[in-house]
Amino acid sequence: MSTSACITTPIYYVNDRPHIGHAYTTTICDVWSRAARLRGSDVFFLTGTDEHGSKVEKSAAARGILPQALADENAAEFQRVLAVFGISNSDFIRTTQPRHERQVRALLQRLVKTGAVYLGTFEGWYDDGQEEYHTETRARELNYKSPISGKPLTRATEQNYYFKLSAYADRLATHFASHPDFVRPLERSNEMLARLRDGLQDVPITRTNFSWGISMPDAPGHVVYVWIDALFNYITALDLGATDGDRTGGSPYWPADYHIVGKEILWFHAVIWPALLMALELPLPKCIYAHSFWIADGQKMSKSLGNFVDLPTIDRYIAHFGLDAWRWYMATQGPIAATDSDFSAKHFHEIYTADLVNTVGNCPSRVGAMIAKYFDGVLPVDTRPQDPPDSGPSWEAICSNTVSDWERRMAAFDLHGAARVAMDLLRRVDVFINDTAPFKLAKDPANAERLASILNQCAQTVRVAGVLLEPFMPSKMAELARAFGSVPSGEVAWSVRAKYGTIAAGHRIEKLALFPRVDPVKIAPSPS
Ligand code: ME8
Repeated sequence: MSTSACITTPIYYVNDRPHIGHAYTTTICDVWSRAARLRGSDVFFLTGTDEHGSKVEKSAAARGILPQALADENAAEFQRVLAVFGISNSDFIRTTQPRHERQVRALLQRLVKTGAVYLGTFEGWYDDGQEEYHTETRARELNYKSPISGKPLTRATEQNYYFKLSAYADRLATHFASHPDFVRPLERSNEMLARLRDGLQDVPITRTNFSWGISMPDAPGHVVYVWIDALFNYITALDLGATDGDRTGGSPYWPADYHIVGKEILWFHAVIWPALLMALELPLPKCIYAHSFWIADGQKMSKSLGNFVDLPTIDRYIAHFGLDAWRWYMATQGPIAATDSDFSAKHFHEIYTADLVNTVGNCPSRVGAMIAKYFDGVLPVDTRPQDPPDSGPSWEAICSNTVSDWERRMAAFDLHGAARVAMDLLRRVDVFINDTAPFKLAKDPANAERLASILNQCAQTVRVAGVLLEPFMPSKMAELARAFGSVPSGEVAWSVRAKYGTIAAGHRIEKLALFPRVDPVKIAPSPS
């Protein structure tokens, strides 16, 4: 029986073109999804585009086109690049799709009916770039400047519909306390808790100063605030807002296992979104995981600084190093935890060489070459599974422990840890080869049985490591699986695929060269 799982990326603004940040979040969600599918889960992996709001309206006006035309153009571009990055999403939601708009209106109608949304007047401060209102207290904390763009906040008075966020402060605090993994990493959870302790104010959820958005039901002139519209995507994609009367439907994929977001949008996801779900009497996501930022040479990436890793730059990396190398770098060197990661061409090349050329490429190629040389490419029989018997755990035990460790780390979204344990397995094989020196043993026919066992054990372990690396590097690991005679993913249960010892003796092992050594080119960001 397969279990269901759900993971989401933020939905990306269509007034921007795809860049490293979008590639990053989407790729790490893809790695998790592929790992969960390998383990037999039925995964719903959602991504999409956030298409409403005054930013899109303004960008379209600047180009002299309609907002919908801009949205169509850039949503198509986002969808195109999913294929470039090898992304296995299950759905792509666009907030201008009728399925989304219809459900957002129905959900808001329910919130008005229950009193969670009401009409009121707002006086405070407005962050134009973020389309976000701030109270006096918060604006003072921010020094009356946008925390994102640094531009001054402007004074605003507006009649809006409000969401009664203040009513959920206690329930949210209780939820944080009883679910320590609700917001991760811990540093981010503590930040949210500190802000929660300051108290919550009701938030305006409609705007009257622009028209490109979902119109508020029964309220002419009121357009749903883009953030509220956008947050609902996580449930409209699952049809949870498509209800008769007051009841919401269910979905095997809800609540989501993970909402993966950048740290700058955590407040919306960790506080406003859960409160909206509480108001709708829907279960809360299990974990909201906020990663940090890619930066360049210690500085924030920005178009004006010309250090932005945009799509053409990414394309150059992929052309030079290959897609799987790009994915590996994203998933293992990225800002998954509470600190930012520096992106540099030099570091990229170092990681490519150390991890991929010297380990993931070299170890299987060494094993394959020795099997070719000493056994005509045919896997010999292992008659001495624990050899020498007092040398510690068997390879079977090592692999089984590694697989369990990897499973635990993947489930916990510890992608760096999961990658490391898989790499350690290959490094251990390398050490084993150096220690047992099969090339020396091969000189004396009396060692034939021992040599056969050693190479069988190496091949079996390499195959298992390849399976664990597959979510990170699907196409290279498919090559490895083919060369070591194992079945492609999806066709065999996880318990069999992850098991040590499944390559039958007598099987032909192909030689392979997975990652060629490449020169450290200087890949400069595109000119701004
Ligand atoms: O905020 N490093 O969309 P957006 C790592 N539409 N990740 C980065 C990054 C960087 N330097 N820059 C961006 C929005 N990201 C809203 C979301 S969700 C209901 C609505 C990633 O196009 C990161 O995931 O600005 C961040 O949260 C997201 O892109 C913002 O994308």
